[in-house]
Amino acid sequence: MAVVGVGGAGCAVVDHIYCSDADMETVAINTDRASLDKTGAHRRVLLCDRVTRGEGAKGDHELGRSCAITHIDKITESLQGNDIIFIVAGMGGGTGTGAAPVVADISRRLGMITFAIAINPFKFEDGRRRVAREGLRRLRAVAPLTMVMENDLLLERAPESTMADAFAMASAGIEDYIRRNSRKVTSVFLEQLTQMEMRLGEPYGDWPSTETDTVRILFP
Ligand SMILES: Nc1nc2c(ncn2[C@@H]2O[C@H](COP(=O)(O)OP(=O)(O)OP(=O)(O)O)[C@@H](O)[C@H]2O)c(=O)[nH]1
Ligand SMILES: [Mg+2]
Repeated sequence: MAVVGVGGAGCAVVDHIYCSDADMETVAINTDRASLDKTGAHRRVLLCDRVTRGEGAKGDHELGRSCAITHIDKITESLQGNDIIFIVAGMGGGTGTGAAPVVADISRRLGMITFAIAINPFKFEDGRRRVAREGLRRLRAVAPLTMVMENDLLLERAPESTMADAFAMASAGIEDYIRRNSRKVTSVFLEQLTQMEMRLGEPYGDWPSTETDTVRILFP
């Protein structure tokens, strides 16, 4: 499985996961070169270097979308080798809003189980709310397994903390969500695989009886 961050917020979450030494594959996708260079990830994809001059989509979600479409091949290559994809993107800007639905569409077409986590902008980011709503609608259309995280919740939970601390808290929460869900998907998948092998009448000797044992044995 892999966690794929798209745009600034998505890449911040990926960087957090990469630095926390989690045993998850990470992919960072951005139109902003400086930001991407600072993002820790196993794979990095810079979109539309020539068009955006590596300076980001500057709030233009149509540009974010066309940059992703232009680089379908690069994105496809960065997702290869995974069965489960978790896409993380902030809504309301250009890259995450525009490119995340394209990335989700690619991973779905590759037959990967595709989850998405959309980060909604703060209420005080007035102009971004409408763009965020439209981005979320497009994301859900290709990835029905989309969860929404409200940045406003950070203000409620930790009103005194700095922005950096609040974002770190959000990233840790998202990492936890991904971890729990990937475990669930893996165990359901393995259970079905076991049942399929039983139906096929394969000799399977001392197969473990519990889900956790199955996970431990197949993925030590
Ligand atoms: N939780 C969290 N939210 C963030 C972070 N950075 C930005 N956001 C939120 O995500 C929204 C989208 O911002 P970005 O992800 O930076 O935008 P982008 O996709 O890079 O778009 P462009 O820079 O215009 O190409 C913002 O309006 C913020 O509300 C972050 O590090 N953590
Ligand atoms: Mg950006």
